Amino acid sequence: MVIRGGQNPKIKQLNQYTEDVHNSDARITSDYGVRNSNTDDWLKVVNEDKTGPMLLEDPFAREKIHRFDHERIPERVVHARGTGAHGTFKLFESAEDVTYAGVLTDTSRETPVFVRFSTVLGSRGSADTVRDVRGFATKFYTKEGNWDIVGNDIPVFFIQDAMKFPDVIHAGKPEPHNEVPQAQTAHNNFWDFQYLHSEATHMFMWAMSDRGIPRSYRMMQGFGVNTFSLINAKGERHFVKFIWTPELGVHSFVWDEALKLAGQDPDFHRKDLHEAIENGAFPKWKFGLQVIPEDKQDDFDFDILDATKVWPEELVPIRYIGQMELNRCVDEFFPETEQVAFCTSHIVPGIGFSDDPLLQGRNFSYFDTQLSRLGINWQELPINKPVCPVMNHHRDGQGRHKISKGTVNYWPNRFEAVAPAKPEEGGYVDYPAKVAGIKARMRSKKFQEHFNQAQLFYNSLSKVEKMHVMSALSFELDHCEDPVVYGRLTQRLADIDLDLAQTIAKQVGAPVPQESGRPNHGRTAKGLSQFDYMPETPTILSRRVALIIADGYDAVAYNGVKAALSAAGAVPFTISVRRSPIFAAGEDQGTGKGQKPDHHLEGMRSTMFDSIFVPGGVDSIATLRKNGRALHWVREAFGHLKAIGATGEAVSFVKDACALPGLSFAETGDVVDSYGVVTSNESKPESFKEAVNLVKGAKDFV
Ligand code: HDD
Repeated sequence: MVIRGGQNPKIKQLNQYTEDVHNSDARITSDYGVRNSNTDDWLKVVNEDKTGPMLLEDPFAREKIHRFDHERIPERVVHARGTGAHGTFKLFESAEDVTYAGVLTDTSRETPVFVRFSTVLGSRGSADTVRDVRGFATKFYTKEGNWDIVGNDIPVFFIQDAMKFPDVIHAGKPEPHNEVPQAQTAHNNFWDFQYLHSEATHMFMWAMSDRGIPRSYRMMQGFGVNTFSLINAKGERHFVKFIWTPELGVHSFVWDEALKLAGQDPDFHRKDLHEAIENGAFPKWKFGLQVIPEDKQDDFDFDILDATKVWPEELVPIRYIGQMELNRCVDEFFPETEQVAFCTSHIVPGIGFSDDPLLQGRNFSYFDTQLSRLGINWQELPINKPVCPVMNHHRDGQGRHKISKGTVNYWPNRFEAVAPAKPEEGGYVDYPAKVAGIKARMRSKKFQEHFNQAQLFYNSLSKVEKMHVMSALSFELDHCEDPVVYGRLTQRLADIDLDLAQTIAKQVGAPVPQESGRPNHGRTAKGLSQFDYMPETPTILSRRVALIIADGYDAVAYNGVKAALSAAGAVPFTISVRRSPIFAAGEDQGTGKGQKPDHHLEGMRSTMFDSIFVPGGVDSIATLRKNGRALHWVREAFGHLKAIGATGEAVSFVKDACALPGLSFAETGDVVDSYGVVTSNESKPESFKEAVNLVKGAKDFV
C-alpha cells in the first residue's frame, strides 16, 4: 500500500496544481485546449497509397515537437544530481531566549518542509553513490515566508571566500580538455587545487572519510555550514550554526560497495529514500542549534565566521530543539524536485546573516543562478511558492502567473495600496550591526590558520575510520597521473599527521616525507567521528535483508527469520536462482504454491542489501553450492562486513563461501557471533532472534 503522508498546508496548495493522470476521463487536447484525435501521424499529403510531404500547418504535430525540444532546462551548475521529498518540522522546545522567529519559538506549529538531497560534482544523470559531499537543502514554508537552510552533510567548506567558488568547482568538475572524469574528485585538477589552497585541507579530510560515501540520505547529518545569526525579542544577537542529526544514526558504505553500486544501481540513494517513504518508514532528523552570544564571538582560537572551521561541541554544545520528518514523495520529479530553488538569502524575521564571507557571496549567487535555470518568476512556481500571502509591486517578466488587479504598481501611491509592513505587523527588521573599516581584499588573521582542525578531525576518528581515510586518499591519488600533484599533496598530509603522510606516500609512489610539516597537536573532539552518532537504540528499521533460497529450502527457518525481520521493521527480500516459484523441502512441486522470490541472483547483487540470511535445506544448499553467483553473494557480503545469518546445512556453505583461513564458525549447533556471522546448525527460534539482533548491532553498519 502506498502511504501518502503529510497533508500539510503546502501539500494542499500543491494539490491545486496537481492533476491525476490515472483517475481522469479527460481526452488529449492541445495546450490551447482543442481535443486531439491523432497523436501519431503528422498531417501529410497522401496520394493513393503513397505518402507525400508533411504539412507545416499541422498545429498538433508542431506543438508536440516544440514542447519536446524545450523540455530541458539548464541543470544546476553544482548539485545537479539529487532527489527530494516533502515533510514537516516540529519544535519540541522553544528557542525564544535567542530568537523571535515563529518557526523556532511556536511549539504548537507544524511547518511544512521540502528537502532536496544531492551530490555536488556529478551531472544530472550521474550515479548516486560516488565519493562526494552531499547537499542537504531544506525549505521551510513558514507562516512568515520561506526559510531555506542550504546545507551539506559535512560541516565545513573547501574555501573561505565566495569569490573562490568558481575555481574550486571548476577544479572538481570534469577537466576542460576531455570532460573526464564524471562525478569524481579522483583527478589531477581537484587535488592540484586542494594543495594550492591549504584552507581546503580540513574539508578534504572530511570528504575522504566515510562521510563522503553515505549509506543513505536518511543516515547522514546535515549542516548549515555558514554562520547565521538569531535575534530575540529583546533585540539581542547570537551567532548560530544549524545541525540535522538523523534518528537512524550516521552510516556509510565501504568504498568497494559504493564503487560497485555506482554501476549496479546508479539510483540507489534516490530509490532508498523513495522506498522508505512509500513504505511508511519516514526518516527523521533532530534539529539542533549551536549558539554563541555576540559578546563571545572573539573568545575562540578560530574565527567563528570562517566556514572551514567547526565549532567543537565541547566549546559550543548542540542544543536540539526540533524534529523533521519526511513523509511524502513528490508526485512528479521535474515540477517539484528539479524546479525547487533554494537561496541562502531566504530568511525570516528573527533570523539574520553574519559577515561570514562565504555566506555573503552565496546570498548573491543562489538568486542569480535561479534566473538562468528558471527565469525571473521562479518564486511563483508551485514548489517555490510560500504558503503565506505574497504581495508587492514587482511586475511582469517571463512566465508571470499572477494577475494583480488595480491601477498602481508602485509605492507610495495615492491609494496607500499594498504598503510596507510595520515591525509589529511582522515586517522584517535588520539587526543594526555596527560596521566600520577600510575597503580591502583580505581576510582576518584567524582565517590564516588552516591545519589545527584538520588534525582535530583526523585525531578524533576511530581506527577503522582512519584506515578508510587512508585508503580513500590512496585511491584518489592513484588516479592522479601528475607526480607534481600527488607528490605535493602527500607533503601536505604531513601537515596533518606524519604517519598518514608516510603511508600514503608509499602507497602512491610519492617521495616519503620524513618530518611533519607541523607536529600533530594530539587533541580530539566529540561529534566528529561517525561513531558518536549511533542511534540511541540500535535499529534494523528499513534495512534491506536478502534471504537466499533454492528448491528444497528449510521453510521453518525461512519463515521464522522473515517474520522476525518484518516484525523488527526490516524489509526482507527473497532471492533465488529464478523468479518463478521456489518450493520448500517436502513441498509437492505439482500441487504446492511455492514461494515467488522478489528477485533472482543475477538480477541483484549483495551490495544492494544490508544483510543476508541463508536458511538450510539439503537440496537448496546443494543447488546454491554449485551456483557461482550465490557463492559470490555470500563472499562479497562478508567482505563488506555485513551481518550474515545461516542455519542448518547453510552453515558450512557460508563458511566455505567466506573461505578465510583462520576463521572458525561454530559447528556445534549453537549460535555464534564470529566476524558478524551468526549460524545455527538447527533452525531454532533463538537463532532467528539472534540474527535480527546482530543486524541491529549498529557496529555492523559502519
Ligand atoms: Fe552552493 C547549490 C550547498 C557554497 C553556489 N549549494 C547548492 C545546493 C546545496 C549547496 C545543498 C543544492 C541546492 C538544491 O538542492 O537545489 N553551497 C552549499 C554549501 C556551501 C555552498 C553548504 C558552503 C557553505 N554555493 C556555495 C558558494 C557558492 C554556491 C560559495 C557561490 C558563490 N550552490 C551555488 C549555486 C547553486 C548551489 C551555483 C547551484 C544550483 C543552485 O545554487 O540553486 O548557486
